[in-house]
Amino acid sequence: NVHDPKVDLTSCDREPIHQLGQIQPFGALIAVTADWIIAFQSANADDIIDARKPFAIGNNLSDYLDANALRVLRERAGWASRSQTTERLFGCDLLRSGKRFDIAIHCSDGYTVLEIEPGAQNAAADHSSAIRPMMDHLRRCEGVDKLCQGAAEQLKRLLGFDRVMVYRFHPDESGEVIAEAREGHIDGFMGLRYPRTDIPQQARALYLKNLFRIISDVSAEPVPILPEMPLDGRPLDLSQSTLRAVSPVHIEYLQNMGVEASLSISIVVNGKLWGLFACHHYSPRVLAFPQRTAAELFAQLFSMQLELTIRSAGEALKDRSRELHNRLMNQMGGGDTLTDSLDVIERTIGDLIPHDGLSAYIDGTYRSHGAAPNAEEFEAIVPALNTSSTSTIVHSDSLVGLIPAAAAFKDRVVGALIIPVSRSPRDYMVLWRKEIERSVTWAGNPDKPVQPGPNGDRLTPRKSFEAWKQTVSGRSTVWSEEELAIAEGLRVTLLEVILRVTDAQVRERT
Ligand code: BLA
Repeated sequence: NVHDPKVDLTSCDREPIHQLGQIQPFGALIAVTADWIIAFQSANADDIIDARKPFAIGNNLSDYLDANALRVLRERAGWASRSQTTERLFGCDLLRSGKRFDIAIHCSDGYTVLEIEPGAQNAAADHSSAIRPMMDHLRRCEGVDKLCQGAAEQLKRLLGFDRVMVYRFHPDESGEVIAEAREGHIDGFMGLRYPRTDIPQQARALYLKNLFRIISDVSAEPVPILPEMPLDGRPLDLSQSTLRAVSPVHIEYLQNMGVEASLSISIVVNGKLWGLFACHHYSPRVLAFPQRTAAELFAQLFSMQLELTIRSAGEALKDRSRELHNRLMNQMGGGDTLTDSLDVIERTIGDLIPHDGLSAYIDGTYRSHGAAPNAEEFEAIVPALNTSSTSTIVHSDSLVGLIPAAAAFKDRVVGALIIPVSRSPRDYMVLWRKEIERSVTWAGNPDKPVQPGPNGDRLTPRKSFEAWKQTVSGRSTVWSEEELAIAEGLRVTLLEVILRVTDAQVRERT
C-alpha cells in the first residue's frame, strides 16, 4: 500500500517516494485538469489560500481566482508543459486581495500542478544579486577540493543554515563529506563516510530529475493530498514537486541526527549525480521561495564550474600519461628492458594512479615495490591470471573475490589492477592497493545515547557509519574509470614497446 507511511528498511529501494500522497505544510497544492477542473487539492488549501469559498474537487479553479492572475497562471502552465520544466511566479496577487503568493507550476501526468506558498508581502529581497559575487569567489578556488569548500562557505552565507556540506559519491555509491561550513558549536562531519543505502536508488534517480529538496520542519505533520484514492487508482506523481513530503524513513534518520530542517541540492556532472549539497539546521527553517531559487541557481553554476575543473584535471592527467608513454618509448627503444624501466614506471604511474605497491612479472622473473605479495604468493595467482584475456586489464577492489589464492597476502594488499603485457610467456604489471584505511574516525560524540525510533537504531549516523565500514571491510578504494583508462593506455604502450624490442631482436638474428 503506497499510502502506508511505515516502510520496512529492507524495502527502501522500492518505497515510491514520489507518490506518498502528502506534502509538507508550508504551502498548498492544487492540481487541475486541462480545462482547469480541480482534480487534487491538499487538505490545507483553504488554510493557506483562504479564497471566498472553500476549494472543492470537481470545481473549476477559475471560479476562485482573480481573472488576471488566472491568465498569467495559464500562460505559465503552457510554458511549463512545453519545456517540461517548473515555472515560478513570485508575489502573485491570486485573489486580488492584496495578499501575495509565491507559486511553482509544473505538469505531471497531464495535470497542471500549482504549489502555492504565502509570499513576502513587501518587495521580495533580491537574492539573485548575491550569486555573482559568490561565483567570483569560486573562480579563485583551484582544484576540486577547494572549489567545494568555497561553495559550501558561500552557500552557508546565502542560506544561513547551521551546517552546509558537500557530500560526494564514490564509484560504489557510498558517500563522503568532502567540504563543510558550519557553526562553531556543532560537531564536524568532514571526512565521514556513509554507505550507499543511506540514499536509496529511486531517491538518486529522482534527485537527477528534481535538483532541489527542502524539508522545512522535520517534525511537522504532513498534509494529505485529496482524494487519497483517485478514480484511476493512481496517486499524483510528485517527482517535480517542491512541497513533496519526505519519506518517513529519512525523516527518522534526520530526527536521529537531531536535525530539524534540511535542504539538499543535487550536484550533477556530465549528466550524473556527482554529489549533493546537504544542509542541516537545528531548528525548523522555511526559506522564502526566491531565496531557494537563488540557491538552486548557484548550485547549477557551481556544477558547471566543477565540471570544468574536473575536465581540466582530466586533461592534465592525460598529458602526464602521454609523457609517460613517450618516456617509456624513448627509454626502451634505447634497449632498456621492461624490468629496467620499472623504476620510471613506478615513479610516473604513482602520480597518475594512486597505489600502495607495484609488481612486475617478466620472463618468469618477479620484482616488486612497496606493499605487494612476495614472489611465491604471486606465482600462486599466475595460473588464475593466465585464464583471463590477454587484451584486457583485470581490476578488483577485492582480488580474493576473483582469485582465492590472493587470500595469502590480504593482510598487505587487497585491491589489484592487473595489466597483461605480452602474450607468451605471459608477463604482467600489477598495481596494488591496501584495504581502505580504518583510520576514518567518527567525528560526532560516540557516547551520546541513541534513542531508537520505530525502525530501530539503524537510522542513526553512527550505525550508518558502521554499515559503511562493513561494506568496505576487505576492500580497497575502487579503481576509477579515469584510472582504468590510464592503465589501458599503459597496456598499449607496453605492448608497443615490447613489439619493438622483439622486432629489433628478430632483425638482429636475421
Ligand atoms: C534521502 N539520505 C537522503 C538524503 C540525504 C541522505 C542527504 C537526501 C534528502 C535530504 O535532503 O535530506 C543521507 N544526509 C545523508 C547522509 C548525511 C546527511 C549520509 O546529512 C551525512 C552527513 N536512509 C537510510 C536508510 C534508508 C534511508 C538505511 O539511512 C533506507 C533503507 C532512506 N534516505 C532514505 C530515503 C531518502 C533518503 C527513502 C529519500 C527522501 C526523500 O527524498 O523523500
